[in-house]
Amino acid sequence: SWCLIPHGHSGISVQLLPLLNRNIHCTAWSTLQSGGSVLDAVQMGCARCEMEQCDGSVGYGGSPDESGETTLDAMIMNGDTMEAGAVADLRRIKNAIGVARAVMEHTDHTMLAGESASVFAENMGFVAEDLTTNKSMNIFSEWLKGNCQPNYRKNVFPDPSKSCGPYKPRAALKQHKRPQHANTRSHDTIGMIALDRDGHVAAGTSTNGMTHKVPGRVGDSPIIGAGAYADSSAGGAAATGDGDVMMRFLPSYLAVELMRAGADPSAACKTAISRIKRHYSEFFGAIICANTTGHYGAACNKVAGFSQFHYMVSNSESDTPLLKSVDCF
Ligand code: SD4
Repeated sequence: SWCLIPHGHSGISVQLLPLLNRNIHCTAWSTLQSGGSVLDAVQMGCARCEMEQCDGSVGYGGSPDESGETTLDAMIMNGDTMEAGAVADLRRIKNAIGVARAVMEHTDHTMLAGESASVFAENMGFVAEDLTTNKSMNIFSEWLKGNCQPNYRKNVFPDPSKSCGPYKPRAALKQHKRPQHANTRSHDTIGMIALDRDGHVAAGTSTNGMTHKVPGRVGDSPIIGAGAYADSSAGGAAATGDGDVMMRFLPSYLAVELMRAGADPSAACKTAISRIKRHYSEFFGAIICANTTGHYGAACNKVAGFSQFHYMVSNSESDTPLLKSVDCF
């Protein structure tokens, strides 16, 4: 899911995903309409998704890791000042985007991770609570029953394609083809870009990552330039998909730089996807891009079961959020 917001008016809100949640959009959009900043719009939109557990892939009760725990990644970026705040592997706190903003506004750091990030959050007034639900508990116990399949281990023994851990490293490294885990619906992220009439740009993400991830795993979403990027002199971008692969290419940063160099948003998005495709033709992923004039676009990599990518846009030209789609290539 995403939120953008175009110029001359008040904003765009874009959602990538199978589940198109207009409320998210409306939350981001109405925040902006009622005088909130672009940062507020991104934060409120993502926070709503965290509470509604959008698609199971954002917020608590989704994507249990190998030990059954849900942990969250989020980031927010101010394209005027280039300040950013991020939180990774956050435990026990539902409002990850809120904690990311607190990192930005109440520390000189950019990212906090793991247990210590939770302590920071509690000190900042966020409530600590269990992120496990019946649903995430069931996903976890079914997975255990099925010999911990699928999982993200390689070059270990016992054989991870047959057995649960604990695993030990295996000396002989084998060529390993990254399995296409679950289907494309099993992971998604809220990503938003907001732009106001004065040209302020903000972007952010929030996710619970990937189901059955190795505990401690951090995806692309909280990585500045990977999950999202904002620069009010060029535009904003936000990405979703297989974060382990995507974060190696900083696609959001690349797209923003291409827009700075004059590429239109669709072309910038496409080039960012192409760069990854060159090395990982089968990766699952998509990106949305918006420039400072309020133009926007998206691109996605075509793989089996994923040929179109949906996102949503709000702007002052229409009363309701627009559902957009792009054909993957
Ligand atoms: C991650 N990029 O943690 C996130 C998950 C996601 O669509 O966006 N899936 O890798």
